[in-house]
Amino acid sequence: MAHATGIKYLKPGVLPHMWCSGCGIGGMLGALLRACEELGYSNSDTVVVTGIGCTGKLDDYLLTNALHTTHGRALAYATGIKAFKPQLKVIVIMGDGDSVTIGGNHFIHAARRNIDLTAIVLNNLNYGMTGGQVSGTTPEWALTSTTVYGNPEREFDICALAETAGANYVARSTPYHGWEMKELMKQALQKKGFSLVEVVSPCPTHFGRNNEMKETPAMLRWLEGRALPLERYRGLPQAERRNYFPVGTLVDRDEPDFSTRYATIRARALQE
Ligand SMILES: Cc1ncc(C[n+]2csc(CCOP(=O)(O)OP(=O)(O)O)c2C)c(N)n1
Repeated sequence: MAHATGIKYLKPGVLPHMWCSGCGIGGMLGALLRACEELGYSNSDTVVVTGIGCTGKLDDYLLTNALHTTHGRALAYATGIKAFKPQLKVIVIMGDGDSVTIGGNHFIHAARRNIDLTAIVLNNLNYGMTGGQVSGTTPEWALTSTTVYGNPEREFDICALAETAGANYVARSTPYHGWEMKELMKQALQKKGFSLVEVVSPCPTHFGRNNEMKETPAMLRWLEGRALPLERYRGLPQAERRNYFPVGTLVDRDEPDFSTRYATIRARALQE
């Protein structure tokens, strides 16, 4: 079988794309589209929902059904789509600002409801599009354009948040792990219920410049050094864990999703 390229989902003539050199969004898009092709998805039964930001621009490139929504609200729109047409495959693509900073409440409740959709979060550790401001996932040790002397806040662990709120599938990857990223996306897309793939990919233009990884090789080396398979991460003493993060599948369970629960209640109500 020929290798999947995912090109059939791209609008003709859209390349080269708008993202900066060294940015992981293009690689994430490539992994996602290859995953969709390997799973045999068609443009007409797939909806890609985005918010606002560099990551939110992604739907501009796609021939699939697409909805470009407001900042932080992509999951709310996606919930509406899924509730109205549960047969559609809904993929929500967000930045860390979109998903867990301005959009944190929607994220918690989409995971809690276990809405059957796949959320892909490109965590570039800052607000990329607006100039590298601090976001809810900026690490405590990092500098940004609005925290030039240091970050007084602690960061969210997006995967831990999704797990605690009730997601059925949670995984983390990085641009250093391109092939594995595609495989994790395939698992997420096939999972019924709320699934999440977080892609940790520091913004080269802002975060990288402020934190000594402006060039792509430096960023990849940083990711290589910090991303650990879950078992190795769990084997670390607690005090050391803060210097690393686990990658791969972190949660995989099969709690009933919102649409299934809703259909059961509706059937019961119709009988009365
Ligand atoms: C309600 C609202 N608040 C603020 C903005 C301004 N704004 C546009 S993009 C953005 C940051 C996006 O950051 P993130 O979601 O992390 O995506 P990235 O650009 O880093 O991919 C902000 C604050 C907006 N468009 N709408």
